[in-house]
Amino acid sequence: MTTTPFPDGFLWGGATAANQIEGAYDEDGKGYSVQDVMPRGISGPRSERPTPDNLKLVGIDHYHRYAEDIALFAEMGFSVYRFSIAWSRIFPNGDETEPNEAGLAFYDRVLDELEKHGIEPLVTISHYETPLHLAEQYGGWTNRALIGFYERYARTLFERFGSRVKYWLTFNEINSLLHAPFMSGGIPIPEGGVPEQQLYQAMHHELVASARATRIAREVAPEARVGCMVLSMPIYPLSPSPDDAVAVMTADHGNLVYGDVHTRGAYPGYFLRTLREKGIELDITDEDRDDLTNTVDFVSFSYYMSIAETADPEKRGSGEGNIMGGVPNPTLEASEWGWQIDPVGLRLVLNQFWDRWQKPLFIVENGLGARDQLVEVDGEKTVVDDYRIQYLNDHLVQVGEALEDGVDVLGYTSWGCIDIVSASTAQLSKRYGFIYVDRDDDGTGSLDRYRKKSFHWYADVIRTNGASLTR
Ligand code: BGP
Repeated sequence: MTTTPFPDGFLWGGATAANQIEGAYDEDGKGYSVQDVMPRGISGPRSERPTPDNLKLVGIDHYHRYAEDIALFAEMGFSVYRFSIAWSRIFPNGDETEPNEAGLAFYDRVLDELEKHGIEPLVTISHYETPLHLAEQYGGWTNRALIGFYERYARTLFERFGSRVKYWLTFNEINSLLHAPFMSGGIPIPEGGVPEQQLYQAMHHELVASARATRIAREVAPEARVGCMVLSMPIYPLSPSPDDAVAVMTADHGNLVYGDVHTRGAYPGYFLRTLREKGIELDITDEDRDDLTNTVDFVSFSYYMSIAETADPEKRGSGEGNIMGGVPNPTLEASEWGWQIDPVGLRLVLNQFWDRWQKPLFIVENGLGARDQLVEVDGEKTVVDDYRIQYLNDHLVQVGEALEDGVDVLGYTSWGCIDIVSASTAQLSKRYGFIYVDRDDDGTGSLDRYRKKSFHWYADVIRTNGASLTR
C-alpha cells in the first residue's frame, strides 16, 4: 500500500484575492481600492482613476460566477478555499462608521456556497486592497488613523462571519510593505521614494492593527483562529564566506522580524539595532506595546522561490522575483518571469519557521505562473500543463519531507487555483490555475472556464491525501 506523510485532516485547496478575481470594481456600492488605479501592476505608473485597460476592473468576473467557480473547486475535492474580502466593498472609503450591507451580503453568498460543498473558508482581511480614499486622504498606513479604520473593519467581519469562518489572516504578505508601499500599504510614493522613517512607522501601525484584530477576534469570535501571513524567501549565501553568511542573516532579519513580532509579541533586538543605525525613532505608545502581546494562533506564508545574497558590492544587485529581490542563484532554473524554482527551499523554510516560532504553519500560496496554450484533446478544450504539475508535485513532495521532519503544517492552498490577474504585472497571461479562464491581456475572451490537465492531477493528490505524488 502506498503511504503518505500527510496527516488525516490536512487541508487541501487553493487561494485567490478579491482584487485579482472578483471584478465588479464599482458594483453594489464598492469604493475604489489602490488596485483600481494600478493598471500595470507594481512597477507601472498609477492612473488617477480606474481606466479600462486595468484588467482587475473585470478580473475573471468571479463576483457573478462565484457559484460556478466554487463548484469546480469542490469537484477537485478542496477542503479549504482561501479568498480575501475587499475592504472597499465593506467600507467603500475606509473611514465610514457604518458598513455597506450589499458588500457583506456578497460574502455571505460566497460562504453559503462553500458550506454547501463542505469547504472550509480561510479569509484574508486585507490583501493589497487598501481603499483608495485612505491612500489619498491619509497617506495610507503611514497614518496612525488607519489602525482605527482597520479595527472597525476587522470587528465588522468577525461579528458578521466569525461563527462561519474559523481561519483568518490579518494582512497578506505583511513583510512586503517596505518593498511595495503603495500596493501593500496604500502609501503614495513621491518622487525619490517614501522616507524610511515613514515606512517603518507604517510597518509598526500594521503590526499593531494585526495584533488588535487578533485581540478582537478572541473577544467576539472565540472559535476563530487568527494567523499572520508573510512572504517567505529562503536566502542562500552566494559563497561560503562568513561575510556572505552575515549578509544572509541581515537579509533574513528584514523578513523574519514580522513573524517574530507576531509570535513573540515584541520587537527583537536586531530590529531595534536596525532602527538605531538608521536614526529612526518610532512612535510607539504603551497601548501599542500592550496590543502587540496578542500573538497569533498560526503562521501562514507564500512560497514561490528562493534567492541568494552576498556581501560583495560588485556582485550585489537585484535578481527578479516576488516583490523583494536578491542575487540570482546560479544553481537554479527560473520561470519565464525570472522567479527561481526551488522545491527544496520550501522544506527549508518550513523547518526554519517551525524551529523559530513553534506555531502551526499554513502554506497559503505556492505555484507556477506560466503561459498556457488552450488545445483540444478528445473533443474537450484543455491545457496540457505538465510543467505546472511538475512544479507543484516537487513542492508538495518537499512539504511531505518537512512533515517527516516533524513540522506542524495545517494545510496547503496553491496560488491562483483558477486563472486570475497577476499582482506584480497585472497580466492575465501569467497563469497559475488548475482552471483556464478564456480572457487575454487585451481584455478580450469569453470568460469561459476549462479544466486543465493539472485539475485532474490535483484532484488525485487530494483524493489520495498526497499518496499519488511522484517522489
Ligand atoms: C503574492 C501575492 C499574490 C500573488 C502572488 C503571485 O505576492 O500575495 O497576490 O498574485 O504573489 O504573484 P504574481 O501574481 O505577481 O505572479
